[in-house]
Amino acid sequence: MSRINTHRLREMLKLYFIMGSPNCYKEPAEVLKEAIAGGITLFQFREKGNHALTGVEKVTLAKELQTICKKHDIPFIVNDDIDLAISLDADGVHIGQEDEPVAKVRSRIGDKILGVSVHTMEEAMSALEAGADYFGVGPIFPTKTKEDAKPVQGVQHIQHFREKGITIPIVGIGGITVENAMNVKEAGADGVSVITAISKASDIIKAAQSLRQQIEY
Ligand code: 3NM
Repeated sequence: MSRINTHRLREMLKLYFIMGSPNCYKEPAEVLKEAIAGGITLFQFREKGNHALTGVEKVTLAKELQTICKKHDIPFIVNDDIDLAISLDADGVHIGQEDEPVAKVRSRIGDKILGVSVHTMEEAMSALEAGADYFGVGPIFPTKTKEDAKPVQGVQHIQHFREKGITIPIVGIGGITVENAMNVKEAGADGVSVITAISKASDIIKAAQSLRQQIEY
């Protein structure tokens, strides 16, 4: 295996759906299937927050969702839990600044996709050097989904990174909806990461379709 091709990764990141059981009003497997039918391009398993599953239950759900992703050729990324990602042979992991150091994670996961949340130019440069494949930048807009989210930053950080010559694939995250997704793309992001806008939509297929349309413009 070799590191993911950047062009392919940009395509994968267009509509990046993140979800775990606390984010769903119905069965996560059903939510994921509908999101895939609506056109998501990548999935991240993020089992965090109130009533999040742990232990065997978490692993069982991860496997169920990974199987659905495999069937539909959607890359399956695991949030934070490097051991889980390795044991399931996931397609990649996404880590924040509070998790294991980027270089250590890179050495543990080999050529799997490695996403890193960055908020400053220093974090960006160090993550690049340590082997990140893409950046998650946020929160772009107000979000209730992540309790310890940093202050809202608008699209400025994405614009700033691009102006400073950072070409690595970037996804915006935090409070992104069909109404504001276009602004994130116009600021220089390759795609948008969303939880609530899809997971809690009354019509999940339609929500994903509408977001995908915004990103494809
Ligand atoms: N990370 P929603 S904001 C998981 O700023 C996550 O790094 C963020 O959820 C960051 O689409 C966030 O429901 C929550 O706003 C995104």
